[in-house]
Amino acid sequence: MSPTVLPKTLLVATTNPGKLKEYQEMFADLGVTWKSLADVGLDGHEVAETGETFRDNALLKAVACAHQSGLPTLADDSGLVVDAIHGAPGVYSARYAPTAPERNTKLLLALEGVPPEQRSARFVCVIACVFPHGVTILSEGNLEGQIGFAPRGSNGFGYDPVVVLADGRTVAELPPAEKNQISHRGQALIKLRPLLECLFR
Ligand code: ITT
Repeated sequence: MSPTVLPKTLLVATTNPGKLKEYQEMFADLGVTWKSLADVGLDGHEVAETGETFRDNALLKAVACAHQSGLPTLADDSGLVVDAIHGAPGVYSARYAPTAPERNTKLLLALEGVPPEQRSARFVCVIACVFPHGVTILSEGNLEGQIGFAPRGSNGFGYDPVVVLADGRTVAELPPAEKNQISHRGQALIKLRPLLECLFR
């Protein structure tokens, strides 16, 4: 039996251009061609994130897009888990309120009166890498912090201004390269690297 030769083309199933850029930068040395949903005519075919976990949603997106495109596909689901409010907003992070500033205001209000030692939280990212013929790889990364008392910083996006790290800076106060090194997505990508190197080098 002859060995299967994988095409050196990977689809990133995201509607977020920032995520595609992160994947391309992180794995630039692999010599893989990265395709966006628009490149394969799948933009506008958004997959509903109906799962109860980050893992379920990452798999939903990656399986659907691998099936439709015929390409090995990476998808991730990510969000913020806040312990004092039972893990909310969690998988609903993108839908907690209409805009990022409104989501941050809602979160700060939900934690009104909660003391610093009970404001623990983490960003979570699960990446699913699905091959059309059935192999699936999952990778998870976390970034631990605490919810602050007011937004601070102008880098990053989403909940970054309200997540305070151990050194007192919010994630929105980190230079982008530093965030990419320690972030939940960065950590999940680092763990995925050895497998992608085996498959595509
Ligand atoms: P795709 O589903 O198309 O990939 P998305 O931006 O909707 O893109 P998610 O479904 O993974 O991404 O939703 C993640 C939400 O969690 C996002 O809208 C932010 O509110 C929040 N989030 C995730 N990573 C974050 C980060 O690094 N900094 C701040 N907020 C983040």
